[in-house]
Amino acid sequence: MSGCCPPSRSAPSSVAAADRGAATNAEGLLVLPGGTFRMGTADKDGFPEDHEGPVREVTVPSFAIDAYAVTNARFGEFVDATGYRTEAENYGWTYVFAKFVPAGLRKISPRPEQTPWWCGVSGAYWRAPEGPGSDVGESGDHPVVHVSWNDAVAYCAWAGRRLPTEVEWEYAARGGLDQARYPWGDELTPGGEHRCNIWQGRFPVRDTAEDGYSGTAPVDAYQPNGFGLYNTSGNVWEWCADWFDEAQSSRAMRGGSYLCHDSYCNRYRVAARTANTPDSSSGNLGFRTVADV
Ligand SMILES: [Ca+2]
Ligand SMILES: [Ca+2]
Repeated sequence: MSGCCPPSRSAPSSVAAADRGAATNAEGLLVLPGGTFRMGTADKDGFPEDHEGPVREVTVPSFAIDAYAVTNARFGEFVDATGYRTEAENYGWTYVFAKFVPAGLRKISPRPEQTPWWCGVSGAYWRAPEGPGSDVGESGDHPVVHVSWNDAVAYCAWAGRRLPTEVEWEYAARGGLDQARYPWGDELTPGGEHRCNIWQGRFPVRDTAEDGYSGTAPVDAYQPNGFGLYNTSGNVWEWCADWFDEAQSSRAMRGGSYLCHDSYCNRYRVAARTANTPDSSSGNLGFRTVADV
């Protein structure tokens, strides 16, 4: 997007960030001055097998990052301009949370044994996120989902961007706070206020959506963090550039999603991480981009 385009609801607004002292560049990205921060966590509620720790000092050079996850509207511009076909389209299916799948389709869609709340839905992809007949309709300002790591990298190549490293992602998501559990502090709902889009109720049976959303929320929902980033925690998982570990088979994802609940996956903590293979996609996985400065 060029600097002279009128802002839309899905385009970054410099106002919120400027109020907090972070500058935006001509493309609307937040320019973060480099710095040294304490990465990782020793949180007793963390997952040691995810290698969230140890806490270590890391220095990151300046970079620019999206305030928001890439939206359906923006991904649509990429697809319209290039004719790109996502891996969900090429494979012919992607994972949709079972409750969102129409009953008839749910019956015939295979489910993984370990995570039976996912259905592998034929014909689902980013523009038909709940299967054939569904569409993104009014959700142009929601994060694009059902994009693989490879799809995200293709988008970045078109947009002149790249995926954030985990160092960059965590530095940005921390918003200047030292070792806080969440991007806004240590309390999940300070003063009873919801600050991110996760799951309330009993997973995976009932989501009361007390935070206002069942499924994705607009990318600019809730308050931004101290650097002006929105929804790093919750809403959708975000692909990072890095391999997850030495095996080099899966790529790192950060931030958790609208399906996260304390009872089984508190990975909306800012130090939390998980992984997926670069050709995987699902209805709770998207990305944001960065650029060098
Ligand atoms: Ca929610
Ligand atoms: Ca997120």
